[in-house]
Amino acid sequence: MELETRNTLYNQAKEWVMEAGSIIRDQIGAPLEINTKSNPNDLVTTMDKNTEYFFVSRIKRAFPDHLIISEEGYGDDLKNLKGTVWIIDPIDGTMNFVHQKRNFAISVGIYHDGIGEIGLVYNVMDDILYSAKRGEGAYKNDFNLPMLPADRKITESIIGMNHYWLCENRLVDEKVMEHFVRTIRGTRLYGSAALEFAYVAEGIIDGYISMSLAPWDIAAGCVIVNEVGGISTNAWGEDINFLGKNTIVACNPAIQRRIIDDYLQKGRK
Ligand code: 2AM
Ligand code: CA
Repeated sequence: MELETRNTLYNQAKEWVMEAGSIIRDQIGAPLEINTKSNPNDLVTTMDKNTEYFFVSRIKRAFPDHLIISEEGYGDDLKNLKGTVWIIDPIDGTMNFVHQKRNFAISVGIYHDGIGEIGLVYNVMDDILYSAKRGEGAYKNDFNLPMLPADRKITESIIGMNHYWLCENRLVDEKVMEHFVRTIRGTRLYGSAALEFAYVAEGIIDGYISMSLAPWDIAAGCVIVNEVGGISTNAWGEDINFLGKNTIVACNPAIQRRIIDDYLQKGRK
């Protein structure tokens, strides 16, 4: 993607993200219609749907040849990543949105022919935008995030991880995971994958592991993590498939091989 095209797209995407965030903040106290999707804990609200529609309608009007992968059904059904593809989660951390009215994000990734060009993760209630353009570094608002520390040790690492490794088909042996959490310094669980990727990029956690994430949870985060020298793969160290669900390890390269080789692969069922 040409530099000028990327800059134009970035500015437009950022403007829409900020506008959508402002609408969510204005309505945060309003009564919500909450429904469930795949299971009783898989929540969706009118705000998720309206926010997604906000993006999709604008993208389709401004960039009719662009394609969209998004959570709530207004996007396209894609078989490949050719062309310019917006990968959008209107609210990442819907459970936090419903229960806490904070700790959720708007996540917008823009990919061109499968390559992540732009990532925007907006912590709506804190008004903090994590952003990146490929090859131009990552930012927390206007602050240029430094490269991740090359000397991070696994025993001194904080890892973001949720309990899905217990639920999602138990892909990794429990004993190995127990050994893992005893080895590292501590765990954290924020409940929004997009924010957890942003926190990896910020260096306030050293890695993030999840056993099941959708493309819209991670597309923006992968671009941002990449710009500070972080690595995002599936739990087995393979490339992420942005057309389906993935296991995820996004982390500081200093600990990436150890997490995968010594724990996830070793405990793989
Ligand atoms: P969501 O809020 O957009 O649904 C919670 O730990 C994180 O995982 C959130 O980013 C959440 O996204 C996502 N998530 C929750 N359940 C999921 C599932 N069954 N598959 C994929 N991602 C899920
Ligand atoms: Ca969502």
